[in-house]
Amino acid sequence: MVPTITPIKNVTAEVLSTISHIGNQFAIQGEFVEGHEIESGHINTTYMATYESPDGARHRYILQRINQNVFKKPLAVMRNVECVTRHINWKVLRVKKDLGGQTLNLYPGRGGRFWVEGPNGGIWRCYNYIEGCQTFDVVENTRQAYQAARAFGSFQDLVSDLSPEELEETIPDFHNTPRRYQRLMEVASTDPRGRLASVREEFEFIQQREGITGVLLQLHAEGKIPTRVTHNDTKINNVMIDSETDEAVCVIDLDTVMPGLSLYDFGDLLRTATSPAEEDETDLSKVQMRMPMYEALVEGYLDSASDFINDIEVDHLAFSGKLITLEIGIRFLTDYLEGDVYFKTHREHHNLDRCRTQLELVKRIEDQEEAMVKFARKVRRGRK
Ligand code: GN1
Ligand code: MG
Repeated sequence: MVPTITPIKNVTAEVLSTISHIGNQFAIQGEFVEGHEIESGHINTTYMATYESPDGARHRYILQRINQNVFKKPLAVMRNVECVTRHINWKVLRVKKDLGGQTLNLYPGRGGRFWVEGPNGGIWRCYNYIEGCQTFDVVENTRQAYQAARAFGSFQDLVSDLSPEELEETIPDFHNTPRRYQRLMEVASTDPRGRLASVREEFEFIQQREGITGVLLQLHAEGKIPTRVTHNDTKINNVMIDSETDEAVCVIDLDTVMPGLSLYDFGDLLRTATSPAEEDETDLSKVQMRMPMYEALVEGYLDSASDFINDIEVDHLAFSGKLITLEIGIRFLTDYLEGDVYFKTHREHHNLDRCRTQLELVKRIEDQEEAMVKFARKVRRGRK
């Protein structure tokens, strides 16, 4: 199986000039020499800009425009990202004395803030590009799975002393699965694009699972699992992996860092790291929940997170994967019914294809859930 490495695309002269215009508003040394688009993510627009300093050295940077259709309060997003990157870099510096280009850093823009306004409006920010690393859409071995899970666990650990109140909930109810379910029902009842009849099977599959949508929120309401500072978008391609050693170096895409539940973070990693199929694969026989990958995720996560997560969270690691996979399936189907207004799509029925892989994965998890729960408990006992 060949891993999919996040692709880099050439851009038109017009886009190139936008990249250089935006880049020049940030405190970057040297002359702009190259710009490319990074085609990853369904929400923001991301470019890579290369600058050459007077001594001939080339450095790369990430320029990103925040999607304001999704993030209605982009400056609150920036405040959260600033707060978290500052906190993490401070902690890493205390231990290592040098960040070595291995953590995410924001560059100041003209005027001293960590963002600038684009020529047609829009909020842009600039990050360092982490050299020598890659992101993967599909995990190719258990070492990568272990490393990624350990990195997300470490991330949660690093921010565990930040009070959730310091961060703003930039997308309210982001992982409120019952709300996501309710929204699907509302959209289905008006069926604005007349697509409901063609997705009856998917729709019914989701309806049959309404009962599980509130489980984590219920545990939270009962005080059994706490609110923490969480990443909320722990897709496998949001962790930078060292190209030579397969070691996870850094977690990226901090836009949805907010108060949340740790389990949703583990669950989203399970969703994206255990299947060998891409999120929009049309051959559903390729969708699987690979047990060895799951086991590597549990081991990696518990190696870095076992100090702060509780037994109830451990008991729900497998469940969280099933739940978030269902939740994302619900979101893709809702967007399909609405006419593809939220996620970027690149072909007809793209959101429906994405929804189908998610529902297939829910089934694959259900088939193995019992064994998955047992494994997590066993690893937990070994870590105590
Ligand atoms: C979006 O843009 P990206 O790929 O990082 C979405 C996530 C979904 C994901 C599904 C802000 O993330 O919640 O899990 O697509 N982000 C937002 O692949 O809605
Ligand atoms: Mg994201």
